[in-house]
Amino acid sequence: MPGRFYVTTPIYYVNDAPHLGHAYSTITADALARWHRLVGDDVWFLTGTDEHGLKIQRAADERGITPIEQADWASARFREAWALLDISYDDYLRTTEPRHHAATQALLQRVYDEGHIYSATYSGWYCVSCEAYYTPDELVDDPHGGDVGLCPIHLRPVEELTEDNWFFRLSAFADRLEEWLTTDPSPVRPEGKRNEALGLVRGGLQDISITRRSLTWGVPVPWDPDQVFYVWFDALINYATSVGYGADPERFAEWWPHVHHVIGKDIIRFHSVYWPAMLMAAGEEPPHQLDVHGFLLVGGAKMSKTAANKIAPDQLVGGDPAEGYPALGVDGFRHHFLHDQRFGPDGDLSVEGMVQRYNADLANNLGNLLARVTTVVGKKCDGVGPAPRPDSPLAEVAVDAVVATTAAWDAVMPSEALDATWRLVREANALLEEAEPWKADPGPEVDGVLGDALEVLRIVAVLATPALTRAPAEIWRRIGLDGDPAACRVPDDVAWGGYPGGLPVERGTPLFPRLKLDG
Ligand code: ME8
Repeated sequence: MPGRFYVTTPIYYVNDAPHLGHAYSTITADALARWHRLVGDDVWFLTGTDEHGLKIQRAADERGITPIEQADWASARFREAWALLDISYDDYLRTTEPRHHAATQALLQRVYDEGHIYSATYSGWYCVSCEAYYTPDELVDDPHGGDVGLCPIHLRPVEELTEDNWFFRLSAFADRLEEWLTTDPSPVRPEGKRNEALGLVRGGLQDISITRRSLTWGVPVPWDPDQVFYVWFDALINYATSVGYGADPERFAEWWPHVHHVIGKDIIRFHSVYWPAMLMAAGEEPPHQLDVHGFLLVGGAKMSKTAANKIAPDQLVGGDPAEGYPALGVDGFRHHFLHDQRFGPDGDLSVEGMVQRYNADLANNLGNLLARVTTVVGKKCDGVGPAPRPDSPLAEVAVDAVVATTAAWDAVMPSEALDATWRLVREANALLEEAEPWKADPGPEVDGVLGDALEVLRIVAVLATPALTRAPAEIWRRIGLDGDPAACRVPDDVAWGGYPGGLPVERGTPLFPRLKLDG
């Protein structure tokens, strides 16, 4: 049953340009959006940039520019990266936009009017990189013997901040949060992350300061214009802004709460505790689903802009010989991150792993299938593609592949989804190896095997569109099909037997030339 699918990425800080971690979240959300378009859902895909707060103010100060100049520069870099990676977002939201200021003020005014916000003095340990306070027991001891504890994420000294602020009565929502987090199916996936969220709630919730007096770079508090909202309490609301909160109630009611937030594990607390509590306090439903992934690690260290090892997406798409990075192309890049990084646990990144995946799945399996079939059709069938056999041994394999691919995308398991799709490619290659049509005389047997393989190429081109944004259309063109595989509908258009036969088939150059490890 087609429905509505609203998917979001975190909105990224604009203190620096995008790196592979950002690309990973964004590609995952993009693949989910593309999958849901394929099954006929009405999709809204939101990404954007988080432009307020102390961290951005400081990044701008360091460069001697204004915060909005800093935000303009970085947000343009994010848009460039997403254009490079074929990210099909419907909305790119910048938190400095007037629509977002209006929605933030409307939502938090509602929370204030409901009596969930009060004034108090706060003093605590703050990590500017996280834009978050930590309790003393959450801090890590400084291995160099410094007096001040370190942020557990960035391993940088925290700063003590004291302010008169407005506080959100988070503690009052513990029971409702626990009730929400224990519903089935779980609103937080994978299961281990639900337990982490529950641990935060059961560990005891303290009220939280949601405004800053010492800062002007933010959304002004409507009932106290001398303060701005704490950046996280404006940032989270971006998910509501995009679908019309406060501006278009009908639209908001259509999309909310059917949302899937794709996030990294570093921001679970904000999404599984603060955000749902804030929504409850404003009289809205908590989000439908949080899909939480692990970190990409290079040699075990988090690849973040505050660590030394940062890699930009274009260094892997176009290659970077100086660093020894291969040119994966857009499809190779997307396929690697969706297939090799299992959604949930941390994953290690290596050049060897990327080259191996590209060569195995794209060059040797899919590329090779296309090259073999088109070559043999050229030689044995005068370049005219035969129709598949209704009783082909691959027909059942194809049905299974569609079912398993669908189940895995529905469960937000891209790696398993691509495994299921590629099983069909492998089976088609196996059939060709067994039948060896290149050695046989032209005739019905050869036509049947080649027709089956062409049908697999047609189906796989459709099923692979969430990951591969370039190759599927080219595969279709070479096997003589018109149109766009991404415009198909699953499951109807991937039923066995759709390749009509009688179409001109073109050989062409290798779709995915093999990569060598040395670049
Ligand atoms: O946290 N591996 O923005 P941010 C995988 N503005 N993913 C990674 C990663 C890594 N090594 N490093 C970063 C913020 N990410 C806030 C979000 S949302 C209302 C506000 C990804 O620029 C991952 O998705 O620090 C993580 O959650 C996000 O980037 C953090 O991006």
